Amino acid sequence: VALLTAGAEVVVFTAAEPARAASIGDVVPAPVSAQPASGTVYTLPAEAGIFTEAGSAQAAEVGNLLAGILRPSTGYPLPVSAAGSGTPSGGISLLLSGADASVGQQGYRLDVTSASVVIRARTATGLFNGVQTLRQLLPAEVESTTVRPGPWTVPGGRIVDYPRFAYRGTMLDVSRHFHPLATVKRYIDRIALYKINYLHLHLSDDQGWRIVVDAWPRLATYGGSTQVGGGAGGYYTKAQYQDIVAYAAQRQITIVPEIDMPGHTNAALASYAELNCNGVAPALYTGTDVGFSSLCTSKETTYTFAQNVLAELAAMTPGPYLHIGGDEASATSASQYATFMNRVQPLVAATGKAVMGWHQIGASAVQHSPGRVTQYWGLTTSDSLVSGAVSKGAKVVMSPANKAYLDMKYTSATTPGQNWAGYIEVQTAYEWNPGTYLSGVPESAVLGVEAPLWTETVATEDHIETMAFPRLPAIAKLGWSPWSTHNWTAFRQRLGAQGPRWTVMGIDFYRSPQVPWA
Ligand code: TNX
Repeated sequence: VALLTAGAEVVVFTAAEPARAASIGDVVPAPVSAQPASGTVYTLPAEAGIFTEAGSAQAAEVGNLLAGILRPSTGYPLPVSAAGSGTPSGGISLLLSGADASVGQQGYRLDVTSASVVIRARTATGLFNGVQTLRQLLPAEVESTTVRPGPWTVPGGRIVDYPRFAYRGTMLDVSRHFHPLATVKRYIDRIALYKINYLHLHLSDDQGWRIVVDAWPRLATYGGSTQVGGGAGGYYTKAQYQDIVAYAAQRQITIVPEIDMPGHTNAALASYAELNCNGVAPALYTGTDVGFSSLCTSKETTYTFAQNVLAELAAMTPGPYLHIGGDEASATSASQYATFMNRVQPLVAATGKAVMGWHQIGASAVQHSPGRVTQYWGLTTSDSLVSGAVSKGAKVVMSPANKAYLDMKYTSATTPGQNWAGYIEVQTAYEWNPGTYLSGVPESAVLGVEAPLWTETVATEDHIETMAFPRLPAIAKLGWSPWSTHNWTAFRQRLGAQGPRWTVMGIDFYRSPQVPWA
């Protein structure tokens, strides 16, 4: 027997019954507003249809994704068709009209009565986000890939919901350990459920270069041929990268590709001798040190290289950002660093993209470039590189390492993981406010949050699952929900209710003792 509490309500169910939401507000991230209609329940009938805004191919695509989730577990046909005019009755409707203006570009309204489920939004993104809420309100077994008995109930009421921050991200380091296409796609499926809308791919580092660049083919074929520990490594072809971009876009997730420069470049330096100041290519590197490599900032070839790489990457990336790294460039002097960044940032702008970089790009000698985003990964709550960049107009993505780093161990007993930024149990990941965390950085300068998953120790998909769940949903909550909903006691309860869903989805999550798992 398990207990789910929602406000004053206490719902008891036995193990034989499917785990289900007790109330319409039982969603992660917590919605802006949820008004339960107590006693009202919608039960999906076998003959239900999914009706999407007439004339909108994007709304139909969201409807098809929803059907793709519901059909295997319910066994129902769930045809997707254009909604008629007039009041929706029966089935699930996804409409682009009638949403409150307050929901903005990413929000939605969800109405659940005993007769129907209606999601209204102003964009397909909003509809998609509403669908993620609906998934969580259905019993956990709805995520099953085989037919389950149901019943497929949704608690009644109304949600009006929209994000606090526009950017809610996670990063996957595919350089230290290469992670194949199928793993990246499954990660995308899982993060979408928590309304994560950016996936940052760390595509290059000392240990491996993971994306084909036609002008510099040895980057992938040689620079991608190993990884931490000496394994085979790997890389994405352009077609595979574009497949990831498209798969993510369908799930309303934007890819942010990172080429880390001028440090973290041993794989490139090993692939092309001419990128080294001494003209000698170093050996490939399979250890875990940082800060020892640098592109040769005084060679013209370096800038041809950067231009070629960034232009080829931009051509396959519809998203607004190219991330150029810029962290831990300890083998580059401060003046070489500024010279390099002041030449490379305009190369990004020339592709039509905005610069994103780790917060070291906020060095005062590095010029501001329009739309620049700096990603904070420090351990303190005051940082002059960040506040300096903000004073010039930069926006900030918050990834404080001692809160948001998914490669940190939960406790000393966690494997895999590191601990240089400390241990990060779920409550630690949850207890900080991205809008007020850094002095000199007002909430208006905070674009959002990102939880990076570095992979020196994270070698398998199981490792990814254990490190990201349940901390990533905590970070997603900070990025989406209004601060007024911040409450650890309520959150741990909501998080615990996600456990059965993760089990059905095959996610090998960390059963933190801080969370009352359902
Ligand atoms: C620091 S955070 C790094 C990475 C490592 C990570 C391991 C940052 C911008 N640089 O190179 O992978 O620590 O936790």
